[in-house]
Amino acid sequence: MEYDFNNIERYWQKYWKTHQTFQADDITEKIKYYVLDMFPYPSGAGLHIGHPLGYIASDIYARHKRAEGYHVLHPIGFDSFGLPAEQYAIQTGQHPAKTTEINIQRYKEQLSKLGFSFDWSREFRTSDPSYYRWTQWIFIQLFNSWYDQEAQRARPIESLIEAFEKNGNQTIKAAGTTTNPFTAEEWKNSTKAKKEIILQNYRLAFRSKATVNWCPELGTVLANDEVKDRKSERGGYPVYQKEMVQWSMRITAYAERLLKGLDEIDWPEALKESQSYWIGKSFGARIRFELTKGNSIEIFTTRPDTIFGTTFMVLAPEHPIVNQITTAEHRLAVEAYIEEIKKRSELERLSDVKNVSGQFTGAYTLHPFTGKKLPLYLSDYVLANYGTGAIMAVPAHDSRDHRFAKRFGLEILEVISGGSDVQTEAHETKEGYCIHSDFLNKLEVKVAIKKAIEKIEEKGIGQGMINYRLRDAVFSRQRYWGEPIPIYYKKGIAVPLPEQKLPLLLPDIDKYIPTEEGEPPLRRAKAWAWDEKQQKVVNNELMDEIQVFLLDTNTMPGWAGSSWYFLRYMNPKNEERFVNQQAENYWQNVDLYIGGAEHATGHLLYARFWHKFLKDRDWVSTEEPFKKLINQGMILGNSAFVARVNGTKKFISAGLVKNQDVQELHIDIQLLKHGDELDVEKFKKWRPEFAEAELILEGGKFFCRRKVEKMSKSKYNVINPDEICEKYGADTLRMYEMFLGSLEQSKPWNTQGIIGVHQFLRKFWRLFHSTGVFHTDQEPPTAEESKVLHQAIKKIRKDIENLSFNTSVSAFMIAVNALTALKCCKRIILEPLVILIAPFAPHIAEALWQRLGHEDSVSLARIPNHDPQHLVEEIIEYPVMFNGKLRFKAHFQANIPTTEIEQQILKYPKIQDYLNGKTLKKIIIIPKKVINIVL
Ligand code: ANZ
Repeated sequence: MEYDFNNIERYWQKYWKTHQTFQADDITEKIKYYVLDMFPYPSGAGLHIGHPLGYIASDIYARHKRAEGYHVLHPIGFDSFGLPAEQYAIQTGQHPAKTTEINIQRYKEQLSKLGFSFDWSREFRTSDPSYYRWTQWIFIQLFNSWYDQEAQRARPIESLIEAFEKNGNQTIKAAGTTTNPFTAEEWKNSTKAKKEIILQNYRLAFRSKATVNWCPELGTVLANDEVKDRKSERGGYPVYQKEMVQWSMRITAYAERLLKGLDEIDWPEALKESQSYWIGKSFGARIRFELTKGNSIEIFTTRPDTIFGTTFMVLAPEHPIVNQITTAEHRLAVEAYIEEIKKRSELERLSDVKNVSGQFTGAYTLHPFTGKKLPLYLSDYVLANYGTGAIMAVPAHDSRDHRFAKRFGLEILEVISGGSDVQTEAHETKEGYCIHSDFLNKLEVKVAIKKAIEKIEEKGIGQGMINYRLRDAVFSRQRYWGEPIPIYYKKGIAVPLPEQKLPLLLPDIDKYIPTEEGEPPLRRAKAWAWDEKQQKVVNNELMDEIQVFLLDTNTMPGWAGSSWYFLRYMNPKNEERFVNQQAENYWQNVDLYIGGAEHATGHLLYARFWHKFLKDRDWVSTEEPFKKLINQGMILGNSAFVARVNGTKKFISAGLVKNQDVQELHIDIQLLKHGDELDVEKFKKWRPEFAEAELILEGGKFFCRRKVEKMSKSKYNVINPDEICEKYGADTLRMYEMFLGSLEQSKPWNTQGIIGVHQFLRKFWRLFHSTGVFHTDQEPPTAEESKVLHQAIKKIRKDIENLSFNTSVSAFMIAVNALTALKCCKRIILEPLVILIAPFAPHIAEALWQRLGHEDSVSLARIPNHDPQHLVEEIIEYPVMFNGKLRFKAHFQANIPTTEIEQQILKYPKIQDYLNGKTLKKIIIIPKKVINIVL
């Protein structure tokens, strides 16, 4: 009976669907295990074989945990709001909901062909109103919360208002924008509007003027991680810096907890490092420098010990004091400089070390210790929203300051001893100042910094300060295809919708582009006003600013819906709450999370932030959302190129390309015959522009250059999993993807290699069909057969636990080869192997399991344990003869070499007795039989 994988796979995929085999109960007595893949965004291109790599790994692990007796949650859903669908809608006029639906159906079809054990009953999409209703709800909770730095947690905004009513903002320690001090009286006497402006400084979701990445072509603001080299990541359109009123999330309040939390979680070190770098904690001091005119400027430094080397000061061009201090003489030049800087993004400003730019303001400050006059410059290497937006420049010890001093001819001063205590201390660690120096003694510098801070505090000119690089996250997007922000504006004050009136549904509009006035697409909606009395959305014409008000026209960013989706899977149908408490208490958080490394500082920071916030407000019980995380590597494609002589229709075969002026073009790998040879006919038909191509051949053939690179539709190097499944089966594909190499590594795809894995599965099948039909026998196993089985169990279980799937596949191969050689068809040996292989190749396992007479799915069977007894080496009893006479018996392991036996036997005490002074001539050993000693 042949291994008919196509039928087997179809049959079992249907079986799992109709029996809901992988549906998890909400709560059971069993111990839970939660395995999650990063939320897929269903793009129009469908899946290529690189995409399922992580899903296969997580599926193997989920199935394995089930077989170990855990109650496993392994859900799937779709991150379905986002820019590509909207861009497509703009081009074609089709509603993004429609294209999204088509893409999701395609994804689902492709995924179900791969045999994943997802609990499909929990599926949802971020664009479902029943889901985004809760995203909007969380937004309102953030809006209604502030961060209490004393308690180190978020609290309801009412408690802040209470505190203001009692003591103003004098006693409260809250995360927020710097706010002028006010008393309880002043608070009480403030207007509602004034109060709201103040509260915006503390709310965790707040509105403020922010410099944002503005992309006119896309008509929207982009997050830092959506911008690459001043261009939008999607589409490659230019991005400019612009100041706009935007919603932001006060993630900075959580900087310290986000950093500390990294110690608790089992994530790749590289990922933790990039999060910790992104959070960027620096210790230092804030120091006040008096301006000659009476004003003062605060700087932030991590090296207060170098203060005596300060020879000038630099402000960020956007610093609010610039206008006030610039002298008439320099005003024009300063204004021109500020205009110029607007074009550059923060990243560019920081990374550009070659082009030093700056402008003198005409103003001076006084050195707080020496009283020396220090010129005040503007330069774009100082960022407005980092530290205090101002620095003391120490050109002898800081490379950026050094370049600046050189460019503008400013003094470079090594710290000189004498004078104040700070100076003496500083001098003692002089070598340490040079940030380039290899002999920088960290401990000494630390001590010097500490002492410098003490002196600065004593003198009352500043204090120690911790600074974070992390910025608040801009949250509004001027896009259509996202969650509407559930806010309306009453006389300029942002008011949230009543929670029980959520969701605020995304309205239909005529075009998915900004209005003629440049307002976001939602402003096109005919009914986008909130009637406070009727508590519903009404026609814009009814807007009267008394009862009916305009709703927010922004939508949420892509990361909103993906910041809490793992919680919704615990209890996806709940209409009362985003997740019910019991379900959350049971499932807690994700035990194993698998996904790409590109989410290191976006999704994974935002999700941790929201989770911590929900914990603070007692809606969830854990501090971290993802306990263990693995970044799967990429499967790379093998691209093919043809070389075209520039400006002609002439193409040169790869081996003939020398110094000609050619341009290399990606071509579809489907156009190749075998190896690197081009199918010329197909090529000419592929694109009209190639129809008349003139091909210069090598030995009658045309060859392409190949290159291993990222698999992508745009590089025409994708391999479609559907085709592989059709040809070899999903089980082969699953095992092959794992066999390619360790999960975390990137590795090239090679379709030829798949045959080996396919043959292996056929061999496995044949163990059960040695007579042509299904057949196993009931004989007890030999020691050798048991050893093969138990070795496999031991190794494979250990490898799966370590997520080392490639080595598990090899272990299967070794076991199957050994059993084939032993002609083993014993049930007692083969049956446990079926359970063992089921996580990797679930279809074939189910088919064999059924033939073995089981009625239930193999996924309900418990994984076997290895029995150490069978792993003990076989011991051979050797008769030891002296000149052919049996004298005694000795024991040796079956597989040790004869030379070893020879050495060991001579150490036997009995040998000396029988030698009895005679000389030994020879030892003859017949392996596993006899030892003969010739005297
Ligand atoms: C004097 C000094 C001497 C500095 C020295 C460094 C070395 P991190 O570690 O990244 O926090 N700085 C402060 N605010 C800045 C801003 N808004 N934009 C650009 N640079 C700024 O770096 C902190 C250091 O970066 C600070 O310490 C300051 O330069 C600079 F040998 O002050 B330092």
